[in-house]
Amino acid sequence: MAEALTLHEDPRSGNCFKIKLTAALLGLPLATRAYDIMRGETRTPEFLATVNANGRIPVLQIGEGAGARFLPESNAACWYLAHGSALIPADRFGEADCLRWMFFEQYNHEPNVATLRFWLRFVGEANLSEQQRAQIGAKRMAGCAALELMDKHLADNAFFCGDGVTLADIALFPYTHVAEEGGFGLGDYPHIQAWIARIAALPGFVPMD
Ligand SMILES: N[C@@H](CCC(=O)N[C@@H](CS)C(=O)NCC(=O)O)C(=O)O
Repeated sequence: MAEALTLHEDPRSGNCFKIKLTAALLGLPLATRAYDIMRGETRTPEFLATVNANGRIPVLQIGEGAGARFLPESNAACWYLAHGSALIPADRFGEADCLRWMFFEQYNHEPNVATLRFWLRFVGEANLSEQQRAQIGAKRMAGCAALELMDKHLADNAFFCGDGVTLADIALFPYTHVAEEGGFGLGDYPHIQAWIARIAALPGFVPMD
C-alpha cells in the first residue's frame, strides 16, 4: 500500500485498536494522531469539518494534504487495510460470514460490552446520568448474551470463520479481551479465554496501549 496511512485515535478505544492490530498483523506502517474524547476533542468545528462529521474516532486517513481521504467506522477501516489479504476470506460464503461477525460486533457486542467498559472504567459509575444508570442492567444482559454466543461458537472453532484469523476475530478481540473492565467476568467463558490466548500469540500481534 503506497499511500501514507494515519489513524486518528484515542489510544484507550478498542475500536481504534482494531485498526492498529489489523495494520500490525499485515505489517503496514500506520502513523497515529491522538485525541482525548473525554475532553471533546473529536467534537471541535475543525474535526467535524475535516476528519469526521460524525464527531468520533477512529478515522483512517488515507494520503496527505489536499488529496487525503478520511474513512470513519472501525470495521470499514479494517476492511480497507485488509483488502486482498488472508484476513478476508477469499470465498463468497467466507467473506459474507466474516461480515456477519463484524455486524454482530457492532450491533450486539460493542454497544453493550464496550459501553459498560467506557462508563465504568473511564466515566465512573458516580458520574453517570440517571438515564445511563438505568441502562446498565439491560446492557449487562445483552453483553453476556453476546459473550455466551461467542463462547459457544469457539467451543467448536478455533477462530470465528474459516481455519485462520480473519477480520471477524480482529473486530471482536479488542473489547472482549478487556471485558472485565466493564464488569464482565471472563471466567465463565473458557473458550473465549483460549481464543484470546491464540490471538495474542499471532505473529505480529501488538497489545492495546
Ligand atoms: N461504530 C463506530 C463507533 C465509534 C465510536 O463510538 N467512537 C467513540 C470512541 S470508541 C468516540 O469517538 N466517542 C467520542 C464521542 O462520541 O464524542 C466505530 O466502530 O468506529
